[in-house]
Amino acid sequence: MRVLVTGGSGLVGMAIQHVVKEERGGYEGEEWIFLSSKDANLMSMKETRDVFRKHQPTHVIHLAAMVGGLFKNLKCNLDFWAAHEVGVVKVVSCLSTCIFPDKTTYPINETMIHNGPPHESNFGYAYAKRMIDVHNRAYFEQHGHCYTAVIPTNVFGPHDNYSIEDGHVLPGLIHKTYIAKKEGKALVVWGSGTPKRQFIYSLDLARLFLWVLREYPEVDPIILSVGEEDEVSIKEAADTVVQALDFKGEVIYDNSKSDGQFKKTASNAKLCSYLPEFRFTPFKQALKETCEWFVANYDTARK
Ligand code: GFB
Repeated sequence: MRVLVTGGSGLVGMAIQHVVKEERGGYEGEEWIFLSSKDANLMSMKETRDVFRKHQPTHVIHLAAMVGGLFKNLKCNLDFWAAHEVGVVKVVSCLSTCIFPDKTTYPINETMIHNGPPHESNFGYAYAKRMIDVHNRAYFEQHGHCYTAVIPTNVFGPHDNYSIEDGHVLPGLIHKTYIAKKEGKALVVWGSGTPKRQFIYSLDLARLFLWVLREYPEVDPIILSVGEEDEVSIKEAADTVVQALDFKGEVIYDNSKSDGQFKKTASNAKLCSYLPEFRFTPFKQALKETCEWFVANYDTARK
């Protein structure tokens, strides 16, 4: 089994590298190749073919994508349209809970992806990601391939993109809190703080990714999320960052900024039916580890 990981140097890719290293290079008979954008431009058919021919993977974890938070998505919806094919035994791609219909019943489950238009803030990203599910089904029907996808909720952890403008909420808040503390200023949280999110630690996600690659048998996607009871508001998330970084200053909510989707509560019932024993790292602990990583790696972190 030769596993090629696209987007191998990103948030999830680095977490998978970490877990594979913990396993001393993966299970016996596995070879792992982590690609970054420096190795090939996957938007070029030629470079994609060349890199696949060079490594001849039997399995692919497809993580490469243009990714950003709510505010980057609002800025560049058109740029997210991309989908491409690969000729290998198994592909695991990465979707996201923000691709589900905006108007829906809760909790969201795996059967609802195509039930209606996504939230308008990220329609470009959402339709491109939905097409991966269409691709997977078509590849199974026409060629019998087991190409599948996972659907994580909001991911965070070491090696994230900590850009304040374009990043996701947790890395953004961690960076902003770090600066507010250093400069003795207030922390400005965007929006009302009331929206809710289910956050998943990148190392938990990496462990689940390896299980999907090795054992999950379906073409239909699977939601990788903490339970509905572990959903937190943006305010609770901001408070946890403030606590983790021991920030004592003022916290202000800027209501002129968008709240995005109010919630996208996802069901992890399918995951629990496959892996009833799996335990997620508690949110506080995972966020504490992430903040410590950011402080220790401030100079080199992506931001
Ligand atoms: O992670 P995020 O940017 O994206 O979170 P989504 C946005 C929520 O956090 C909104 C609030 O309610 C914002 O008002 N927020 C507060 C902040 N302070 C900040 C801040 O400093 N930075 C940011 N970014 N938000 C994502 C998609 O949507 O869903 C992703 O954009 C991904 O691509 C993910 O698919 C699952 O959670 O709204």
